[in-house]
Amino acid sequence: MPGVNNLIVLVVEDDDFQRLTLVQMLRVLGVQEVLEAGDGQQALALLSSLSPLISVVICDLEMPNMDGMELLRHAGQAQNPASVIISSSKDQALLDSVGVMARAYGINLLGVIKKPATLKNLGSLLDRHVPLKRKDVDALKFTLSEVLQGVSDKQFEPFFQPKLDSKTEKLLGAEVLARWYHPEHGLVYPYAFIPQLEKDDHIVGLTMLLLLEKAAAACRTWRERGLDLTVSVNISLASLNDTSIADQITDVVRLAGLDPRHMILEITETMIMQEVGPALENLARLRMRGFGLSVDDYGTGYSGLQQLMRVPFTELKIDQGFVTDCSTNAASRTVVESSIAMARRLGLKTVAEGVEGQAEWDILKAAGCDMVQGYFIAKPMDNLMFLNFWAANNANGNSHGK
Ligand code: G
Ligand code: G
Ligand code: MN
Repeated sequence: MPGVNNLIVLVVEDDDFQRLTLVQMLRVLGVQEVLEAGDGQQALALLSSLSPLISVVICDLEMPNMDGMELLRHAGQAQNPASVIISSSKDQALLDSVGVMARAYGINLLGVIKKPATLKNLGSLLDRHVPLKRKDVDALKFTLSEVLQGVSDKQFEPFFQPKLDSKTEKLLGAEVLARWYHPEHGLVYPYAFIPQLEKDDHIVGLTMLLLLEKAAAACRTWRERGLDLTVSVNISLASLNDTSIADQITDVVRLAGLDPRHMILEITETMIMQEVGPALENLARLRMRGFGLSVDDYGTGYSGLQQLMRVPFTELKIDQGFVTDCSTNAASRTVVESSIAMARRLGLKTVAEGVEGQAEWDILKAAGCDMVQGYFIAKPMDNLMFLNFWAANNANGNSHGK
């Protein structure tokens, strides 16, 4: 279990026996250090004095003094970086509801365990924390003004992660992921700067002025060389509150010489329905201009299908949290397969992100998923590397170059 041994985990549980059991299971799983609290108050004290050292909190719901819901509210409001696993014996509907609440408070929820926990479900939820560790470390390094300085110094560049046809293995396009070439720290990942920008609505400037333009220009040059590729860009929902944004996006892309039909805008599912009116106005306008619209991180949010269907989406991207372990976790596989079936009936193209092995790819292919993206195919890379990737993919008769 890679990474688990670096974790510091806090167990919040009022029942001594259950707490001890959890602590022992965590030790068996190889967790480096386990801290204990008997109620929300003790937990909050530990969290505020030891943040950001505590990586994961395993939290019971019913406890004396301060219950789990209140603890999660305080932790969320304090923007504590720890990830959370909720553990309770309550029924599933109640647990799901508290899960939605936790996310609404800004908690990074790894999942919910119905007691008693097993080594297997505890281990697989802890595993989900691993990709976020970078976030906890990096996100604290830069202030908003440092990030904005980097933006105005044009230190941000698009990286490209290939999207392949899952059956033919042909390269179809790439998702743009922002990278910061920091003069001292080298290559910095989005976890370290996107949250700051998002909170202050500055993301508009980064996405629009820099990355959108660079992404469109790159895609134009690919197409000029005869490569029939699309480019996908992540759009923050915050930017869709401004009703002029569809026009601004269209202008930037057209000025860079790209037809909007060759660009897909990815919108994170968790954020889809904040300000309904302006967001829908922008999305309808973008769709009319020819942009593809993709539901990003599908399965992590809590927007119901009805909400999802209000937006004229063209593509659905299944979150990596389900894709990565779909060959070993039956629940993940169910989510993956039913999402693909649903998307198909809704007339949406499907993309699986976070494909890390052949076994997962095979499952996706069999389930009818249209496209695959993930480390097994390639990590995000700069434009030059991306062109090399295209050449290798093309030369190998679309063998993905492993
Ligand atoms: O590589 P990865 O660590 O690149 O990206 C982490 C997260 O940051 C992803 O969920 C991705 O959607 C987000 N992200 C990356 N680049 C951009 C960007 O240009 N704009 C926005 N809004 N989000 C981005
Ligand atoms: O916004 P979105 O979730 O689409 O961003 C994709 C994120 O997933 C990026 O941070 C990217 O670097 C990361 N990523 C892409 N492929 C894989 C993969 O195979 N495994 C993991 N763990 N992360 C991946
Ligand atoms: Mn994305």
